[in-house]
Amino acid sequence: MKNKNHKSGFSLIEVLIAILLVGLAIASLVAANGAFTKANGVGVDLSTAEFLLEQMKELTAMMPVVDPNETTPFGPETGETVADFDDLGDFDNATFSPPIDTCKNPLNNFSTFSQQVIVENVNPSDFDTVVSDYGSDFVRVTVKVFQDSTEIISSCWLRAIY
Ligand SMILES: [Ca+2]
Ligand SMILES: [Ca+2]
Repeated sequence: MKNKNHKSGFSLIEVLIAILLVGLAIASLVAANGAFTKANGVGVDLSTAEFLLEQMKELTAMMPVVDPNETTPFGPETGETVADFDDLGDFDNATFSPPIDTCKNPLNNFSTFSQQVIVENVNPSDFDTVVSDYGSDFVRVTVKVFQDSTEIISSCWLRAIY
């Protein structure tokens, strides 16, 4: 008789609080998922850019630094197109959009990306100092990979003219 008026179950206010808490939990999960998707997209772009940089590195690695007959500044010789590029100097100031692979084929699936190459002679005792073309026996190659107009990654390395 003592507990005759006691009601079991949840009151309306308890149910509303529970719904509110579940709603907050779902909202935070959705936000976390969005952040993860964005971070994952950035990771994919970086991986793609690294792949494209590696393509350029491999493409130019086996080429002579300068054309045996070249006496003009770095760049392609008269009449040379990308398909004819046969020395590292040909790539100076070249931008490839869409980017190209190790066989100089365009990678149309990555058309939002581009590769930019700069070839410069540097001072043998200070590789940070650029000298005139053919001004030293050391060449610094800089490759930058862009997505649209944003630079994603860059790398540079040295080659000797021997
Ligand atoms: Ca050439
Ligand atoms: Ca050349």
